[in-house]
Amino acid sequence: MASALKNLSSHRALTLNGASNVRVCVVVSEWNHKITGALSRGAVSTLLDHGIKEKNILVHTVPGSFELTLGASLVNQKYKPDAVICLGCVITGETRHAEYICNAVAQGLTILSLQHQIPFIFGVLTPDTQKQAEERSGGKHGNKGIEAAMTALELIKLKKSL
Ligand code: DLZ
Repeated sequence: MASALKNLSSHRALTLNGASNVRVCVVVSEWNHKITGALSRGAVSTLLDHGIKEKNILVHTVPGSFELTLGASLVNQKYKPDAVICLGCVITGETRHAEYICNAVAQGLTILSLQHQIPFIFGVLTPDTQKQAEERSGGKHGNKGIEAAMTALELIKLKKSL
């Protein structure tokens, strides 16, 4: 996997002006919940570390990664956040659904980003094995939840700067 070449938790320092007023939704798939729970904890702690207030981090769950797009759309409608982080884990070695699910979510989140002009982050792990998933949710390759949160913060910063 490409992510074996980098640590998903390593990031450049980022200062976000007005962070205390920033609102972020986190939508988490319950499928492979041990992995996605770890991704969620990584994302939330990264947001807190960057000055986002706990009350402004809204975490919701959906049954599986396929439902991330609708979940993201619903939370966007309700909370009008600055970003929506979508977290899931599709173990590709285990299911032929994988390609359909991942393509659908990637397309869905791209459409939502362009429609609503805020980042909808694709924080979906697509490892071949459970071991690779563990390595990328707080193991030797870091935590994709942290990477997803940093991506959201960078995009929020970019939008504020334009
Ligand atoms: C059905 C299914 C399968 C086989 N595998 C996964 C998976 O590895 N990761 C995941 O997040 N979800 C999986 N799902 C569930 C689908 O995302 C979806 O919830 C169902 O197809 C119902 O729409």
